[in-house]
Amino acid sequence: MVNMSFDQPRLSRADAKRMRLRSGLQGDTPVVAVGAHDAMSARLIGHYDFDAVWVSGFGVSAMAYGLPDLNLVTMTETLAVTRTIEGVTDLPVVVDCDNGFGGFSNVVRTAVEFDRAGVAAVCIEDNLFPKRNSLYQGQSKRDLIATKEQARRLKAAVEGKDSEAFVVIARVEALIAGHGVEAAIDRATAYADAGADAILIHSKDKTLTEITGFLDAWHSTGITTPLVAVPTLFPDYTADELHEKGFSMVILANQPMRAAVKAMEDTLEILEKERKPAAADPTIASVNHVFDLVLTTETIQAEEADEGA
Ligand code: SPV
Ligand code: MG
Repeated sequence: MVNMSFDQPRLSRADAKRMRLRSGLQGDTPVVAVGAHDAMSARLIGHYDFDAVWVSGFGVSAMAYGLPDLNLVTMTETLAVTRTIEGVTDLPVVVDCDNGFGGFSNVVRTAVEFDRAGVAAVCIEDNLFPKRNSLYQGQSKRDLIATKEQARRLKAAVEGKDSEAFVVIARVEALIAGHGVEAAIDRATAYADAGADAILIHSKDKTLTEITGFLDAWHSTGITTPLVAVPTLFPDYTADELHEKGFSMVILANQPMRAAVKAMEDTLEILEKERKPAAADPTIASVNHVFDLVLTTETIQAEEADEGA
């Protein structure tokens, strides 16, 4: 007799990925997410041993739209790129939704739309609209949304979730804005109280002094909400080292984008100089490799099998 058990409800594909992310955040090893800027970069990330895809706002702005990361790309434009990414990866997709693209209602709508789109998580930061990329050095003064207001927005986003499993990450920009560890702790505490599932604490302090100060103070609060790091500006720490310090998730946010830009520039330089395709061939992917990456043969075989049916 076939043993069919209906005790366990079957999770949707989206919720299964969300649960994977959630259990990863509680795990003994770090969740390592890598930044994608389009569907191909997301596909490639899936071919290596990583745990999640980060849809980078910087990456999407620069690579999909050719624009600076200054809140110029809209929610719908981010969602459009995200759908292409979600469609080609089995990894949980964590979307950088900047500041939720506007005010209170924009934050709520952002959470609702990305939840419906089936992604695992959104990350909402407390930079005032229009935000400036956190790594950009040419901005001396950075304004943040008032802590209470941001907490109110996050609470509403969490309450608006359709799926309980959908993950809302609150991003604290207090260290980036130069407000110090105490302000960062106040914000992180308020966002955790508002129901955020994880706290991303961003920093550009290469020495890790600020981060260490934050971690010490955070651990003494007794709050267990998982922490997320983006170590672009403290790049010598491995994901495991950051995990040991107290981070549950580490985002390698923009390396594939920068690799793509460098590879294209190098190739264009060669083509400009040599003016023939063969000059670039030794250093670029073959046409067949690209065919393979996007499952060209499998797709044609499926079409032909249907024809015969
Ligand atoms: C992104 O990848 O868009 C990020 C990370 O938000 S950072 O560029 O470091 O702000
Ligand atoms: Mg961003």
